[in-house]
Amino acid sequence: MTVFEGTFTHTESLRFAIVIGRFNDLVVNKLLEGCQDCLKRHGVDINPHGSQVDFFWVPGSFEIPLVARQAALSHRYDAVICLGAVIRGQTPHFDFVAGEVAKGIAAAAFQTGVPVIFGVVTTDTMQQALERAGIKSNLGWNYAMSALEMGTLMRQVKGLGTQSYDRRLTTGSAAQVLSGEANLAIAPDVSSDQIPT
Ligand code: INI
Repeated sequence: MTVFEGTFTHTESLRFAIVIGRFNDLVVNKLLEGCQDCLKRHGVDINPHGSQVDFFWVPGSFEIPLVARQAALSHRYDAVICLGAVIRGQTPHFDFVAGEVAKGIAAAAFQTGVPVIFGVVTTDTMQQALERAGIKSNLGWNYAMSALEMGTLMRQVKGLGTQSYDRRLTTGSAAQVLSGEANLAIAPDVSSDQIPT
């Protein structure tokens, strides 16, 4: 048995994209500070002119998924960190924005195989948001930790490759494989477009 876990050391070869929604910038800038502080204290060079971290600014949280997905698709980054603040206030806008950014970020990660970290605080009031962005704790730090952990974990997971899974599927249907009923004898050299559905 093998246990796979992310690590927080030897970070000098990692690369991150940080996508930041400007809306509620009082909160968001504090989240960014916490995020950068964490990366820096774990040995990441956060200089925007350096090679480890790139910054992408978008108008609001609604725009984050589009840019996050594109950044992930470039496969230049070990993780994409999305930072934003959606505050309920008095309008139904909150629900639309909060729902779309959550779905979009999850889809970006799933579609690209790159960790995309959900660093968007959603609160009822500005006071609550500020508490999460430095007054009590700074969740920006936690989001950076998640990026370090997932980035290093996915390097290991990707190192496993996909070939053995594809080859397993050649001797049983996908449903049989999932239920453990498939014949798991290894078949030679089969491409993924031959996987039975
Ligand atoms: N964007 C946010 O990041 N947070 C919010 O609280 C917010 N509210 O409530 O309106 C918000 N709206 C802007 C939205 O993200 C888009 O930038 C805008 O709708 C243009 O597409």
